[in-house]
Amino acid sequence: MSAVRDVIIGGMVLPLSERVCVMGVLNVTPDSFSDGGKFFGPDKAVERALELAGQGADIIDIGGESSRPGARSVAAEEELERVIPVIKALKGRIGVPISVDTCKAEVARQAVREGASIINDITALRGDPAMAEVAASSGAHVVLMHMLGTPGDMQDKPVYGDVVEDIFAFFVDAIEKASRAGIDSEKIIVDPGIGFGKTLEHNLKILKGLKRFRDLGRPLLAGTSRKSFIGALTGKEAGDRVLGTAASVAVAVINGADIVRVHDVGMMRDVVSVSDAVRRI
Ligand code: 7PM
Repeated sequence: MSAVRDVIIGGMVLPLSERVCVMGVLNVTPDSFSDGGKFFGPDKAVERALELAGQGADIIDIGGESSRPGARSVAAEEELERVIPVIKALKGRIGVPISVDTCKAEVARQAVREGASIINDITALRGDPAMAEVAASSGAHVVLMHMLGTPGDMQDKPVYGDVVEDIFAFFVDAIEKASRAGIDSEKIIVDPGIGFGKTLEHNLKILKGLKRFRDLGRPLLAGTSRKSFIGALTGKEAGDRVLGTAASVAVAVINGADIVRVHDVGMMRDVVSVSDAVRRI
């Protein structure tokens, strides 16, 4: 498997050449599909971020807008009010990089100014026309995630030729566009966007064929945690998908993920430790 280099993010090292890193999800929304608003409000959110870091998260991904299929979008002001106080409070108190899960350039701009060092944009810079410029001028790392359609329509009969090759071609184009916008290609992380405009079969083919995306030479992020394809396979609701998630994380790691995005950081750290040891032997 071709090697990926360590990444230095906001002065902190993600040792990707040595081990798979864990991105912990922190939803600061009142309506998150799996955390049910549990970490809503700045104090609870900060406490949760510190807890995730204590459990071994290498990155904390903070999101103030639910990207659930069909979810209503949140105004920038509301998203800023949810996310910025948490980032400010964590600055200097947390030893891991902060990622901001947003499609809005203004949210990304303020988040990076207050201490975030990764912009996790599920539209891969195609949503807000100002996002590419913010990403370029801020010097932040950027996650380019693949999504077919928009959160509103992505699950209406997604169609691909070869799902892995189609997403690969999308990344080639997205990386080129990002570079033309002045984003350092060394700062790009790619993510096939499991569950975003994909049927169950598409999600499974992506997980099975994940290795292909390593040919892009960029760190590869995979987000399977508690997603509905796991519900489709197990018949379980979001809160009971932890073992299904564990299986999907092990597969993602074996097949070449560099970073896994998960809710259950403590447990998935163990899953990663074991599966990553097998991968690297
Ligand atoms: C409903 C559906 C609610 C999906 C929440 C979600 C990813 C992400 C999300 C991912 C990257 C969730 C998702 N998923 N960012 N943001 N990759 N980079 O399960 O897979 O948290 S939101």
